[in-house]
Amino acid sequence: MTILQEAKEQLNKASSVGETEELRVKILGKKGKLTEILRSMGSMSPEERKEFGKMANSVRSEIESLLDEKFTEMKERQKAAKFKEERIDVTEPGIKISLGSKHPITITIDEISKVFMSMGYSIAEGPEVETVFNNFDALNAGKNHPSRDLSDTFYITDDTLLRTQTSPVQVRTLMKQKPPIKVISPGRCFRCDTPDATHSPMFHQVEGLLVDEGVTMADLKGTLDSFAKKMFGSKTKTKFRPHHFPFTEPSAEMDVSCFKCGGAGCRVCKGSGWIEILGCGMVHPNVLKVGNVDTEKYTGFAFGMGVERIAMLKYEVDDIRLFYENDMRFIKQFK
Ligand code: 2NL
Repeated sequence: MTILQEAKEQLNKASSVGETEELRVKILGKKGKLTEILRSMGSMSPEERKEFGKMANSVRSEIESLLDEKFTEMKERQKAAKFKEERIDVTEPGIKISLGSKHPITITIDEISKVFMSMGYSIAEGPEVETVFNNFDALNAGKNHPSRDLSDTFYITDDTLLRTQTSPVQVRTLMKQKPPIKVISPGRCFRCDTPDATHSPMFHQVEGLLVDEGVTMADLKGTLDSFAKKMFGSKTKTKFRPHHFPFTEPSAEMDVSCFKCGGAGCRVCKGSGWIEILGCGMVHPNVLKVGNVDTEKYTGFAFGMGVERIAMLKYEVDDIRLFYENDMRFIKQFK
C-alpha cells in the first residue's frame, strides 16, 4: 500500500480532533515514514533525487490538505456536539426567587424606634446575659422582690441571668454616660413563663430613658402622648393611671384610645375603648445614684413597653406563639 493510500485509510477511521492530531504526528512527524524516505534521499543520484523529491513533496502536500480537511470536519463536529450538550431551553419556566420580608416583631420595633429617633433619641443595645446587679440591684428591686424569684427568672449563675427586661441597657448607659441622656433600648428579654396565648419565655421590649436638668412628669406625658399619636394615629388620646414599679416614683401605666374603634368599644379594646400600652414613671433617685448622677440637679423619666403586645393589638394576632412558630403562611403576611 502506498503511503498516501495508508494515510487516507487511517484518516477515514479517525473520529476526533485528538485522533487526527495523533495521525498527523505519525504520518508527517520526525518518526513518520515520509520523513524516513526523504532522509534516505541523501544516498540517491541527483536525477533520482529530483524525481523522488518531487513525488514525495506532492504526496506530502496531498496528505497535508487531507489533514486540513479532516481537522476542519472534526472541529465542526466537536462544536456541534458541544452546542447540543450545552443547549438551554430559554422557554423553560424560571426558578422563582422568593423575596423575604421582615418579621412582624422587627417591623414593630422599627416603627417604635423611628418615632423616638424622630424625637432625638439614640438606640442603645446590650447583652442578653446580664449581671444580677444591672438587672435587679441597680433598678432598686429590693433583695426580696418577687421578680428575682428562681421561678420567674432564668439564672445562669448566682450573679448572672438572662435579662428580664431591657432596663440593664439603660443602667449601663447611666453608668458610662453623663446627662443629658436620651436613649431607647429595644431587645429580647426572658422570663420563666409557661407559654400560652399571651405568655412566652422569650419576648421583646422597648424601654426608654431621658435624664436632664428640670425634667418633670409633664415632659413624660408630653413625650408619650406624642409617641402614641405618631404610632397609632393623630386622633389617639392617652390617659395615665397610677401604678407601681420599684425603679420609678411616681409610676404610671399609659392607655391609648382604641385605634380600631376610636373609643366606642370593640373586640381589640375588649369593649372599654382603651388599650394599655406601656409602663412609665420618674426615675427613682436610687437608680440615678447608680450612675453617680447628681439627683439635686438632674431628674429623668423612663418607660417600657412590650413589643409583642403592641404587635398583637396592631395586627389583631390572638396568640403570641404564632410569632415564634416560623410558619411561613403567617410570617409572610406582614410586608
Ligand atoms: C413595663 C414597664 C418600665 C422602666 C420600665 C426604667 C429604667 C431605668 C430606670 C427607671 Cl434605667 N425605669 N424602666 C420604667 C418604667 C416602666 O416598664 O410595663 N414594661 C413592659
